[in-house]
Amino acid sequence: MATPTQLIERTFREKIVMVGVGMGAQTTDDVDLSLDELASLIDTAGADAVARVVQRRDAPDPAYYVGKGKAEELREVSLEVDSDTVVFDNELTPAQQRNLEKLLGRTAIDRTAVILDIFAQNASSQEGKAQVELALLRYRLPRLRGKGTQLSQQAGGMSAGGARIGSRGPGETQLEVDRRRIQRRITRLEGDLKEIAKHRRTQAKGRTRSRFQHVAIVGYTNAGKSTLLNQLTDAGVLVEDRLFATLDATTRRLDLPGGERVLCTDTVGFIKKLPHGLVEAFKSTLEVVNEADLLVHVVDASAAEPLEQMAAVREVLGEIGAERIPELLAFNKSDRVPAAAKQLVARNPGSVALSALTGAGADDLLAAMGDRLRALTDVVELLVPYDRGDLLAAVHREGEVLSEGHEPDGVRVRARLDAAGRSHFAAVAVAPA
Ligand SMILES: Nc1nc2c(ncn2[C@@H]2O[C@H](COP(=O)(O)OP(=O)(O)OP(=O)(O)O)[C@@H](O)[C@H]2O)c(=O)[nH]1
Ligand SMILES: [Mg+2]
Repeated sequence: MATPTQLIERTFREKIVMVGVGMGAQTTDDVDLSLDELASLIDTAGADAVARVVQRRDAPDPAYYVGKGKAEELREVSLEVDSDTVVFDNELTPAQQRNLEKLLGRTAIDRTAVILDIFAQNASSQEGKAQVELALLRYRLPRLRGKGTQLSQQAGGMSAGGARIGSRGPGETQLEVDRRRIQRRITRLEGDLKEIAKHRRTQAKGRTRSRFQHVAIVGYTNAGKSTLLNQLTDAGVLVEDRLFATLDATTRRLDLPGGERVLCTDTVGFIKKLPHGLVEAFKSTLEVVNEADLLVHVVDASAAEPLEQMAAVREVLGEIGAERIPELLAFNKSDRVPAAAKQLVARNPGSVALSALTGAGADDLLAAMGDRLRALTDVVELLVPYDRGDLLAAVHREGEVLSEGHEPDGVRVRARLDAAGRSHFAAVAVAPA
């Protein structure tokens, strides 16, 4: 039984004032939409955005990010709405954060800290926890205060889970440690993650040998990636109307209408201004995206700005070097916005519309996946000598054998092979008879 105090603690939600700055070509609408998203990030983290303060600037102020006058207004607003924390939509330098906290007399954090907080709350696997902790420590190291023993956001205040937004970690790890201990912990985590990645690569090699083509489901957070994997397979991945519900990759086998069997992976979602450190820390989870033959890019057609979300996803794909992988666009949630989904498909040749929730359009997606994957491979004809059973077995592993005929000099095989497979078997390739 929870005591009344515990209940109060659990239902207490921090009140947050958000700060948005419009720079360059950004319109007021852009700033507002970005703040809407920040509000849902704050909500997901377990707090409430109760006010927003906006400013236009050519460049961030080196001391306070916003101008000093605006910072003073921010203090007034915070007092008025009784908020102990302000969240900037843009990344603050450690110095700006320090100056702001001094001037405001309250905690100042940024969007990155909120995203890290959500990741910290959602991490469940050993690898996920290690990746989040690594990202958190790298973020916090330059923000250590005082004599290097106190972290900036440790002071006072309680919220659900007993910690302030932006100050939670994924495990039992004591963060009240000095720089050197944090640095040692970072080195240790990097080593652990390398080990996990190595292990995964060995497994992936086994999969390559199994000749299944690999499809990775990518997209903006909350676009419906996990819902899609569940719809197509019986994966049973957690689906939530919450940002960054999925942090770990889940892979399932999937049979396409053409009879091909592929592997399909659901993975972590992306977002605008995704902290680079987080992408870096999640490198090993994202490796599976990098090694896919095809990306199914799920886009929430009912979002306020689906095109901007697409661009943000492609930007992260570029960051991890996956922009070269063929992409199949899937405009999701068509049950909510049938007309908009149709229009998006019309404007993006080769894309499909679907509802991962109801399953409408899922067949179109599967057919398109099959078409795309087949287009990535070419049909070749091989004549494999009878004493090369090993080669014949390899063709079966690496490609899709369409026909086999016995001839005096060997087995004539017609097979679909990708570029790597075609070069492996170049020695036994023949011109079609
Ligand atoms: N109406 C409707 N809702 C959907 C559809 N697909 C997903 N949703 C809802 O959208 C929300 C997010 O779905 P998820 O599958 O968890 O999204 P995700 O892309 O895996 O999200 P993260 O893992 O958090 O990045 C859930 O509330 C789903 O029920 C759809 O086709 N139609
Ligand atoms: Mg998910």
